[in-house]
Amino acid sequence: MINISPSARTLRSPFYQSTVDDGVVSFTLYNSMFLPTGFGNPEAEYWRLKNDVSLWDVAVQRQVQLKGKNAGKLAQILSPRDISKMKIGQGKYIPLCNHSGVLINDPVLLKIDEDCYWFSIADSDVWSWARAINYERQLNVDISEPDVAPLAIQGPKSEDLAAEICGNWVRDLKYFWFRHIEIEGIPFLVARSGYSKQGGFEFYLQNKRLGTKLYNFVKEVGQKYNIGPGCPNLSERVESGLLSFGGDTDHLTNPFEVRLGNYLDLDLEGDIIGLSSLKKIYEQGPKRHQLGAIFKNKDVSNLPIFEWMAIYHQGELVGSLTNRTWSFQLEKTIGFALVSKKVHAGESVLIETEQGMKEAELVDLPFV
Ligand code: THG
Repeated sequence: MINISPSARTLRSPFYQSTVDDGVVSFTLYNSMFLPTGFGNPEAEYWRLKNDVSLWDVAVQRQVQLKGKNAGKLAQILSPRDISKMKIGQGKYIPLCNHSGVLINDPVLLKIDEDCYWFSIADSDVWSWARAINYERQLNVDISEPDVAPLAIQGPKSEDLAAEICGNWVRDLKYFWFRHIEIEGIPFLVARSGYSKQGGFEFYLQNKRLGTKLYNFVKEVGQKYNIGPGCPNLSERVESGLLSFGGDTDHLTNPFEVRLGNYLDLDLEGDIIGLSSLKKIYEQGPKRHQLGAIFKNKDVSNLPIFEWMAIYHQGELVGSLTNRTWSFQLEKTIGFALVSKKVHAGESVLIETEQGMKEAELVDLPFV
């Protein structure tokens, strides 16, 4: 067993000890924090997410807080999606782009107050980015990381569980909307949100010292709903077509190529970062698109990949496989293909795997 050496650069979540006590067996690094990736039984964890309810330490979804009179102005400058009509208590999925229209993060934006916004970020440094733009535009917004750590419940029974913990009002929460509550002395936001397509909620703990208390409380109430430990599930998220920023994207990927074009508002007014580049990319037509790939042979490796794998069509290099997993529902090895617009769903390709060239069929996403 090879270990990761401790250091103050690799942070542990407030739920870390609870996941260790629940039998976590592996972590990845995400936003310089440990993110659980398994509890020893991938198949049981998958079906728990699909049939019951799964408890996830997602404190790695760290918050970048913008606060001050110009917070909304800065949030809009950073976001090529219209946030002007957002209400307090509303969230939105936002593709953040650089000046060239390249995707640099895909956070959920939460409007906490008229003068306070949180970007709940994927794995890249949005703090430095927001601070640099704030300084250059002379907006004087206070940018910090609040004392917050999200814990998710995902799966079909998560609504009953959330209702039992927070009250029946959670049943009326719209997707990405949230409300602040305090239960058993634990302050948190409750949002209908999460990185799966099985439905669920996120509890944004607002005092990291109460991590174990919140985890144990949710776990205890969850017993009758068959709750168990889990984590963002590779098989389910790939079947469902959810993007992993940094895994399925590289330093050239724009939102149109990875099915995020619908989350852009190209007719926005003002000097919004990336907008003019995004308009040009849209007018010229993106060169690549994201499809699914299904390996034809069930016996090929279904292990996660360290590097993108080359995809060939009729002898020509047409793109890359950006992830790979076993699909428990399709009972096949699947992955995302970021490929030239010259190839389409329904066509056969060859993928250069560690076992040599393997045949796969391209399909539209999502798989399920
Ligand atoms: N929750 C919170 N923060 C996050 C994530 C999260 N930050 C990082 C990462 N996940 C951001 N990525 C996503 C990707 C997809 C979704 C949410 C966050 C998602 N998408 C739905 C879909 O694609 O169907 C709905 C999007 C919509 O219709 O608006 O849920 O999970 N706090």
